[in-house]
Amino acid sequence: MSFQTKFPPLKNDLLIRAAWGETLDKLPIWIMRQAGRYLPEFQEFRKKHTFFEICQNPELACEVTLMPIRRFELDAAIIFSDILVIPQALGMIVEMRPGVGPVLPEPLTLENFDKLTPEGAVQRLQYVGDAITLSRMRLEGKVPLFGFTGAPWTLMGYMVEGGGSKTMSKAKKWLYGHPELSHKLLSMLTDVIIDYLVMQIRSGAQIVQVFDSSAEYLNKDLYHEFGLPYLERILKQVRDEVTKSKLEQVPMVLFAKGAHFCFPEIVNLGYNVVGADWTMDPDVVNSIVENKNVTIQGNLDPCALYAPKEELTKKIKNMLNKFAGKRYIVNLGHGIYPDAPIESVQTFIDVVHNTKVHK
Ligand code: 1CP
Repeated sequence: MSFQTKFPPLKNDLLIRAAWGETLDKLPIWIMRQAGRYLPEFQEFRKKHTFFEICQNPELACEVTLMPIRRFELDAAIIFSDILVIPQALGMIVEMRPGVGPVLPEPLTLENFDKLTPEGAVQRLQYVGDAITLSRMRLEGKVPLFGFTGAPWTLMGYMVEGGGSKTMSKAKKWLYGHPELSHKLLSMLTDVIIDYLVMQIRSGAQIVQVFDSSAEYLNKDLYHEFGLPYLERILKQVRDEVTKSKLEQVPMVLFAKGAHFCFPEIVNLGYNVVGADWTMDPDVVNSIVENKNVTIQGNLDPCALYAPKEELTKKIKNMLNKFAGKRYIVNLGHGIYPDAPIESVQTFIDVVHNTKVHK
């Protein structure tokens, strides 16, 4: 069933238009990880509910999704969830340990690989779809709603390492030592991700982002073999499934953190929007995307938010000077940190909204 028609009409379509390729005189802005830990109201909320309780209860997830929208004039909302709900739906245990982050106490091994349960995984994630539908209603068309997923390689990393890692050496050991099994896993994840994104779009997501946050641990050869083909398949098959299901196409965003070594290839995949991380030089980004059919998103250093207001303002303006007037969505160059000062977020948004772009 399609819910797409019964939602309130979208009042602020700035970000969606930029994603599809318009160059605008007003810049859209959202912030990766905006619905989270740096918000005092979220920290209060977390005292009463566990992380996955919030994810799995549409009322609670919707409440957190709306928190940054109530506080700031952002041009998009993102559904409150996590990339690790997929490993969870595949039967793995995922714990959110305060001060540590995600822990998978029984990581994926060559021996327990066959215990993963891809059948029915997306049905088990229906709560994300329900949270999206509810959030879309409660947003009342104020701004568009992002759905999202982790990319296959990034999910594989967490599954094999049993959590975050400084090197991803266990997961890379699979790539070098067990390439066939790695492909089997990445392919299985890709299938689940495709169905998951289509489910999110069916549920009301108006734009979707693929987070390949661990791309930085790979290199050109590895990304060509274990990254790009799956990212390409996700784009193509989501598009095909959306058409087959008679849903409306939504813009698709790819953020591959630290993947300098393949930025031109990433730009050529065909995603509508490509994220530039905070380490990328805007001039280099611009030279790569010149005449390409793509919108750039990014790329202020999340740590720039620690700078005094004047310095921060200068940094934001420098960035806008480089990107404004092109296909562009303003964002940080990675997720916002838990100790980012709220006033700096306000400054970021104000500077962007007060910038008049000359096309
Ligand atoms: O805007 C939002 O915060 C909305 C929801 C969101 C998103 C988009 C969360 C909630 N997580 C994510 C994506 C996510 N999760 C990524 C990709 C983006 C990125 O690279 O930053 C990754 C790598 C994760 C894995 C993850 N989940 C980590 C490790 C990375 C990190 O940020 O340090 C951690 C700590 C989590 C937990 C988590 N996820 C989300 C929140 C609000 C939290 C904090 C946990 C808590 O409240 O206890």
